[in-house]
Parts: sequence; C-alpha cells; structure tokens
Amino acid sequence: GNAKYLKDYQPPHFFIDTLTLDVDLQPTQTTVYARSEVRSNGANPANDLVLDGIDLTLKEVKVDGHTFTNYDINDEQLLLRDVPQHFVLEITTACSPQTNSSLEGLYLSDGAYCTQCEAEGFRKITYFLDRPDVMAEYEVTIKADKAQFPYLLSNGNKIASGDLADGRHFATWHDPFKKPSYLFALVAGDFDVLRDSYTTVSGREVALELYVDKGNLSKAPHAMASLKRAMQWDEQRFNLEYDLDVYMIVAVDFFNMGAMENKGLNVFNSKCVLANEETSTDRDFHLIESIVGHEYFHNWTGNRVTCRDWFQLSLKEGLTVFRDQEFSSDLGSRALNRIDAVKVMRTHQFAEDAGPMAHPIRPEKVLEMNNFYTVTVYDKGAEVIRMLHTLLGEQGFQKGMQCYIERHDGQAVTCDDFISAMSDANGFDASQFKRWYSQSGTPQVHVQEQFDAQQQQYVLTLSQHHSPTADQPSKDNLLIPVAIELLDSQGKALSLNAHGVADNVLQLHQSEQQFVFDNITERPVAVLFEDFSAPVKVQFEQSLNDQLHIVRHASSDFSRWDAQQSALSGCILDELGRGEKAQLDEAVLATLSDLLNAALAGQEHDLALVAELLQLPSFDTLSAHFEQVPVDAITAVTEAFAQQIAEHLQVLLSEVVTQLSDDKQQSQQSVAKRALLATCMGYLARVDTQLEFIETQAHQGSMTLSLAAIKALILAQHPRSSAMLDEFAARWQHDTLVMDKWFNLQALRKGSDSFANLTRLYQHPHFSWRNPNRVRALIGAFAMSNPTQFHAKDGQGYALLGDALVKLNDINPQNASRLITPLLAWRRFDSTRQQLMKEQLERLKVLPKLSKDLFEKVDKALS
Ligand code: BAL
Ligand code: ZN
Repeated sequence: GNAKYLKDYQPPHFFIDTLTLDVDLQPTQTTVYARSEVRSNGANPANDLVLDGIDLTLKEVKVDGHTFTNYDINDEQLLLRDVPQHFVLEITTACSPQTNSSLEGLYLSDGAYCTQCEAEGFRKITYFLDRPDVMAEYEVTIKADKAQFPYLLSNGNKIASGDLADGRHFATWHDPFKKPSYLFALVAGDFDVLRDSYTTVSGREVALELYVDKGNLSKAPHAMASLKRAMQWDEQRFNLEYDLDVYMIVAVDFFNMGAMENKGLNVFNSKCVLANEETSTDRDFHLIESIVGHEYFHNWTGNRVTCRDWFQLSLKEGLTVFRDQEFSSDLGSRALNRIDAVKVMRTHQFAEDAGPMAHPIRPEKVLEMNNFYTVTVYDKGAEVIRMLHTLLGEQGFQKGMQCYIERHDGQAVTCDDFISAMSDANGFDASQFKRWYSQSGTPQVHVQEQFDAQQQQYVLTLSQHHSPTADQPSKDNLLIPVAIELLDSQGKALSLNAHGVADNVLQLHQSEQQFVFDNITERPVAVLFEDFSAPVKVQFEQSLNDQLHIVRHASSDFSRWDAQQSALSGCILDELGRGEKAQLDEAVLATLSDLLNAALAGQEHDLALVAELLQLPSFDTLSAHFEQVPVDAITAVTEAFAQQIAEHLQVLLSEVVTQLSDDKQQSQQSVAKRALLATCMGYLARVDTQLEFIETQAHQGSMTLSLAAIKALILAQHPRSSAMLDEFAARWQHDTLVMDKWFNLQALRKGSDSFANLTRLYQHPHFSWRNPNRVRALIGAFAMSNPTQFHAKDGQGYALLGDALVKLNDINPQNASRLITPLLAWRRFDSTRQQLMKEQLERLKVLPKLSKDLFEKVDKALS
C-alpha cells in the first residue's frame, strides 16, 4: 500500500500562513470557502502544490483572484500545477456532514454539527496541506439556521456575529495562535451552557463555557470544577498559564475518541465529560477529571508546542499522559493511580508489544495514522517520560520542561527536540536513553541475589534481555532505571547510603551488572522496580515468603500491591496443570485474612488499596506470561482461587459489608469504602452470602455499588442476575450513558445463551451501530472483558466479533479498527482457536471495500 516512513520526512514545499474559512452549514451540501496565503519554502521549493482532500466536491479554484484550471484531482489529492512562489489561493468545496458516519471531518452528531480533525480529518473539510508542520492563523465564519443552531463556535475569540437572510445567522472567530489543521474545530448546535470563570496566576480573567445537550446541565459541574483544578495545577506544578480569553468544552454523543484538545474549543465524548451523583460511578468521576485535565494540559504540550509529523505523536501524548497522571496523583491517591496505569501497561501494552502491531513509541512506518493512537504511544510513552523524571528528579525535569517550552513555543518539533532540551538543561547524556523512542518490545530483566554472611555483602545481579518483535528483529541495550528498597526481617527499610549505594535508583545500562551492598548483616528482602520504575517484565525467583513480606512492609503502597500480584500470579502459574482442582497457598489466604482484619480494625489507611490487594490478576495480565496462552487452564485456576478466597474469607467479607456503610459521598474515603464493598460483593456472591445486601445495593445503591452488585451476581452466575439486569434497565432506560453501563454488564454474561443474548441486544432501542459508545459498551466489552465467552471453543465469540467488524468497516473504520485488537493475537492461542480466529481475519481480508484502518492490522496479523 502507500505506507509512510519516518525516514522519508521532508519539510513541506509550501507554507500556509493564514487561512480564512467561510462555512455555510447545510446537512448534505455544506459549502466551504477557503482563502489562504501560500508561500514557497525557499529552502525546499517546488512548482506544484499538492493539497490533501477526501470526500469533497470541488467547485472552484482561484489563484491571485483568477480562476485556475491547471490542476489534477483524484480521491485524495488536488495537484495545482506551476503555481507562483507566493500567492493567494481561494478554493470552494462542498461536503455532506449528514452522510459522514466516519465521525472524522465535519459531521452531524444528534443534530449538532461538529468536527474531528486529528489526525487527518481536516482534509474532509477543505483541500489543504493537512500536516502538523504547516501552521496558520485562522479566521472562521460559520453560517447556519439561527433557530436550530443558535450557537456557532470555533477556535479563539469571537470577533463578529449577526443575522442573515432566511432565518440564518453567522459568527466569525479569530484564533491569534498559529496552529496546525488538526487543532481546528467548529461546532454548531443548540445547547445548555454552564458558565464560569477562572483568574489566572497573572490575573487574567478567562471565561469558561461548557456546552451540553439540552437538559443535561446537572451533569456539567464536575467537569467544570475539574477544569478549574487543572488550570490551577498546571500553574503550580509546571508554571504554565492559559493564553486565550475563553476556554470552551462541548459534549457530543457521537465521537470516536475520548476527547479532543482543539485550541480553545475542546470537543468531548459525552461519556468523558458528563456526570452527576445519581448516574455516574466513582470511576466516571475520576476519569472525567483526568481527561478534562489531559485536554487542558495539551494547550502547552501539543498546541503551543506541537508535532512536526505524526511519527512524533508521543511527543505530545506521552508527555501529556504523564502530566495528567501526575495531576490525578497530586489530587488523589498516588498509589491507586500508579496501579491503574500499570494495569494498562501489563494488560494492553505488553500484549501490543507481543503482537503483530508492535511498534516503538515513535513509530517508523504508518499506513493509517488513526491506528497509532495506541497504548504504546500513549501509555508506554508516558512511562518513558516518567523514567526521565525518575532519572532527573522533579527539579531537573522541570528545568528541562522550561527549556523545552522556551525553545519551541510556536513550533512543530520532534521527540529528539524534547530529549535535547531535557539533556541540555541537566547535562544528562541521553544517547542511550533515546533508544526507548526507537525500540519496540517489552524488555525483560533477570534478577539474581546473593547474600554472603561472612563478607556481610548482598549482591544483586541484573541483566537485560530483548526478544525480537514483529517489527524489529534485533535490539540494543537500554538505560533502565531500577528503583529499589531493601527491607530487613522486621520490615524496616535499610538506608542504602549506609551500605555503599548512593541512590535508590540503580541504572542498568549494560547487558549484565552487579550491584554490591556492604555491611549487610542479614539477608534483606529486595523490593525491585519500586513504583514500576521501568516498563519491563521482571524475572526474579523471589520466594512466596519474601513476596508476602513485601506486601506487609514495603514503604510504597504500589509495591505492596505489585508483590501481591506477583505472589498470586506465581500461585496461579504453579497450579496451572491442576485446573479446577488447583489449591491456593495457605500463606496467601492467611495474608488476605490479616489484611481484612487490619482493614476492619482501622489499621489500613487506604481501603481502596485493600480492595486492590484482594483481587486476583486479570486474564490479560496472566496471559502476558505465556507465548501460547492456556485459556482454559487460566480461567479454571482463577475461578477455583476466587471460590477458595470467597469460602475462606466469607466471615470477614461479611463483616466488612455489615460494618461499612456507603454514605454516597464523593470524598476520597467514601470512594475507597465503595471500592472495598464492591470487591467484597464480588466474592460474597460466589458463596451466596449477604444476598440481601447485594440485592439492596443493586436496587438502591449508588451507581458504583449498584453496578458492582449486579456484576458480582453475573460473574458468580447467580440465578438472580437476570432479574437484577431487567430491573436496572427499567429504572434507567431514559439515560443513554447509564444504559451503556447496562450493555457493559450484559456483555459479561456467561453460559451458552450469552451469544444469542448479545445479538438480540443489537435490536435494543438504545443500541446503534453508528454510535461508537454503544458499540464499545456491548461488543468491545464482550471481546476485551469476557475471555471465557470470547474464546469459546466453538468459535462463536470470534464469529460474533467478525460479524460486527464486517458491518463497522463500512460505517466507521476507526471504530472497527479499535475493536479488532483481540483477534490480532491469534497466534498466541492453541491450534483450534488459532484456526477459528484466523478464519475471521481472512474473511475481513477479502472484503471488497476493506478500509485502510482494518487492512493495515489484518495484513500484519496474517503475514
Ligand atoms: N489528541 C487526541 C485526544 C487526546 O489524546 O487528547
Ligand atoms: Zn492527548
């Protein structure tokens, strides 16, 4: 196909410095007039100007005021021949928002016009140099029917508005900051508006406006409060202040991503912005705060300093995810946020590295850019930034950030530019560290320990190993920061300084290194990769006793959880051959009892952490230990262990639910309480205990506990689960976002009728193939969170996903491409399943109009 390569990057032949748009909105015939000032790139000149454009009807081209006909046109480009080196270009085109179901470019979302331009959607609005290194100053006039579309919004400040003939009106917006086309946005619709304001650190007043569908105002305050917290946090921690007079957020129902950071005019998936206490879970509140923060933080890391080309996506995304993670951690629980982030790495990112789509955080080859908004670019990208932070410290990191912003404000730059700023500001030699940007795959670190009582020496031997990935046969050694703590037998942390090691962050940069600790009188227990200090897999034959010692005593709450996960994973792997007869180690059960007792006695400070410590590793986390995933053994042993935990802890779990009552408040403590209650219900449902409590929560609990109660019944395959689902639907059928949660639960059902149940739900009045939220809530949850049914041996789960993908390929290729992920891993299953999964991929491969999005993945998976 027409893949693009990082190594082929060429600066543009032309720049466009200003763009005036006039958009006359009509459902199937929107007219876009675009006037731009075009200037040759003197260093890299050309005679022909090649503009990007897709699904456009060209009406007229003018060059310096004269009709221009010397052009070629195809499905993707407009080539203007022999243009002057500096000229005014006027182009008039038409497009059809109503029939645009790709949700890219200009489209209608439930009666409102809106746009999505990242990465390459602007070319569906007008012919343009649709690449981020072409930055222009925009002036945008929007025209639409006034009664139907009273609000006309675009980036920057509104400079004019007024009435037109035939009940229409217009508004003109000017954005003083030069920006790439992917940050352009336009919205027209009728909304309820929540207004507020924020005074920046230097005393400028910023109007804050949140636009929601009529009737949804009660769901707006949380996002508004989150925005104000984000603005203040960025001033305090990063010394970065907002720059326009207005900041707008619009909530739309039809959206492929979570949200989009368009300059001054964020567009959000309604799911990622709307919340109130009746309809939203604690998780929703948390996610909304972090996404509102994320989009806000892009104003500096993404918008003011943007990407030179799309291979550099992690420049803005890795950094901005790191920033939103820090925001959440500074405002909430650092350990819980770290656990969340590490789960994403271990479940999704490690799997991506192990599959056909493996790529470095800065990819080198791209067919469809939309396929690279990945956990690798985003989440591993953030881990790479976090390693820099660990190596340089907060002060050094902030010095680097200041240097980066000072050097590159207003520019489109590369990941190398970022690393240079960090290294120049700190005198840090980043030559080896940089390989994290170009090397894909999950490194493995092997650990050996030796204690010599006579010499009073403790020695850690660390070695790094890199397996080939689908995209890269050979690898180099990386610089891997290994944060450590040594615990004595009482559980006290040794001061490493006193033992000849200056820093608690060891730097592993060779194939193998020894780290020697002196004056050690007894064998310590090593806590390694504290707080997940590097995105690696660790192989360390640590005894179960040592692991449980860490669970009890590590200073880092994250590391306590991490050791618990290792202990539980170890037990599951050890017992794999015994299937449902597997027995969980008594010592582990004892630790869990102690933990619950401590929680009941008020001796554990964070009940949400206790909830995490009580949970078995997920199917995906366990799968990462295998080249060939033993699906049936993993699910059998995990089920057996869950049952044993439930039986063993029955009395204590029961005591927790009677002692803790939910006050339905939003404080961190109440949220933590609910997390523990949810986990307890998960076990109690398996032993049919406290059923009345569980049913009461299902009926009248907070949204968090109501869903947790029903989920507990479903996963326990309890006979009451169906009735609870029906009752929930009857109660919430007026609320689309809540019904998505109900679809989610439906997708988790087990048993042989689960497939028929799902396909029946395609007819549900709330379900729509055109809405990505609905599709993900039902089909996405099934394929990603219901491994026993998805991997059903007769292939029904694979066929269900295959059918959905065939349909979505025509409607919304981006959405289809995100859903296909579980099928891409087909080589990692047994031969029967391989065959069945492959059949679905082959079926897609021969579709007559296979989208680029799906083609890229299917082709890689099958080759
Ligand atoms: N830039 C796409 C959405 C986001 O990462 O904020
Ligand atoms: Zn982002």
